[in-house]
Amino acid sequence: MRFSTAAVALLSAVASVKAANYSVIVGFNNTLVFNPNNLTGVVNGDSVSFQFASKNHSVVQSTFAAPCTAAGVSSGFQNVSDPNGQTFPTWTLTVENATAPLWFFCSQVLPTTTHCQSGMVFAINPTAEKSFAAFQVSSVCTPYRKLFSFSGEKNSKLRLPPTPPLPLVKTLLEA
Ligand SMILES: [Cu+2]
Repeated sequence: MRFSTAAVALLSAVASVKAANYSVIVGFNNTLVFNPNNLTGVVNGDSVSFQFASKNHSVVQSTFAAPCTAAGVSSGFQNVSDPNGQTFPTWTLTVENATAPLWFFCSQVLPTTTHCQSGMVFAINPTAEKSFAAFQVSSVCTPYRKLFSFSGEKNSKLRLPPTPPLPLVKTLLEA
């Protein structure tokens, strides 16, 4: 009798385990970084809340092979007019398939470089084979002109190519 009571208590404890919510500061300390820049141990149902703390950054999904090319979900640009203010825009991503690594970058474009080329990248569940360090090195080494190859216009704003929606992740936009 005592055992079955314990078993029921254990089952209810398991059922009430909540998904984890991770917090990431985008543009931490007015610099071109995600802090932290990668998360490990993320499981299905967990969410990541990106808080934009400075400048005009974004969180855009890409791939390990092409760190600075959009391929998936995007927060859009989140401008922070007052980095010393009390409220900051937040974008929350719910991870629905955490079995493979997920890769992201900031898509802000400057006249001669991009935030991605400055190493402003982020990863969920990087592996030993596909490490965050390798991904970041690859982002910094991305040729600037390559980012414009799909539009052919060097002086226009970065135009993201149309990408099919990924079933891997679901986004939830917040104010
Ligand atoms: Cu940025």
